[in-house]
Amino acid sequence: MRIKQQTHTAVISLGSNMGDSSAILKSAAKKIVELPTTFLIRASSLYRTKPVGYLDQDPFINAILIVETGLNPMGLYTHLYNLEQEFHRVRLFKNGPRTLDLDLIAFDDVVQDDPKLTIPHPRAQERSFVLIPLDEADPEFTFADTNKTPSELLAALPQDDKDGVVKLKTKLITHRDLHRDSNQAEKEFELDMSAATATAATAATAATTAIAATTATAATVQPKTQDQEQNA
Ligand code: PH2
Ligand code: MG
Ligand code: MG
Repeated sequence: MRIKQQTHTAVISLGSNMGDSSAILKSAAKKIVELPTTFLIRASSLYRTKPVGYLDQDPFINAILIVETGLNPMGLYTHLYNLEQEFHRVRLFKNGPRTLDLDLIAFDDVVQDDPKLTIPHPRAQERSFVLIPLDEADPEFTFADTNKTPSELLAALPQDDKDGVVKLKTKLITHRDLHRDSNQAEKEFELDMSAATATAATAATAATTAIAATTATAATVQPKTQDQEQNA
């Protein structure tokens, strides 16, 4: 019997406005796609965004990551929370500066109003810094509660909000970033293997030499052919 693994699609928003925000987001994204049973589906570019809520702070870097995961919502949320801690998250106050903020925006078509974890994220659909990168990563995405796409929601937001979200040249993470790492691992494996093959080749040469020696010895004791017998 085959056991079918249940997989889900999760949309995660990443934000930072303290420290080397771009590097923090890229590194956090890599850790997220390396979580158990979790894989990269799509990611947006990095965006420089005007602070929303509390205005007297540095601009943020924001991005969207879409993953496939075998984790459940609370399991994924807990991992995201732990990653925030791992990056020595500083959050000075609500809506204030922070080193890393990971928000679970959506999870399959789950709609839940749990005070511990509301899905979809309660403010995502009014935030340009979530919707613009999400529109880049998956324009066909729809929010489970309103059934609206990012571009439909963006149409209702003030232009001023949208102008505060500027696309940068760098992607949050690419399949190639991950591939490059696995290529590196593969190269190391190949190096190991060529060392092992070299050893095996040395052993094979030794074996051939030994066989040749045996054959040579055998030749010396080969019984005489009938002709040889007769001519002897
Ligand atoms: N996060 C907030 C509050 N304000 N503004 C921007 N531009 N980007 C954010 O990620 C952000 C914010 C609370 O999490
Ligand atoms: Mg947030
Ligand atoms: Mg948060």
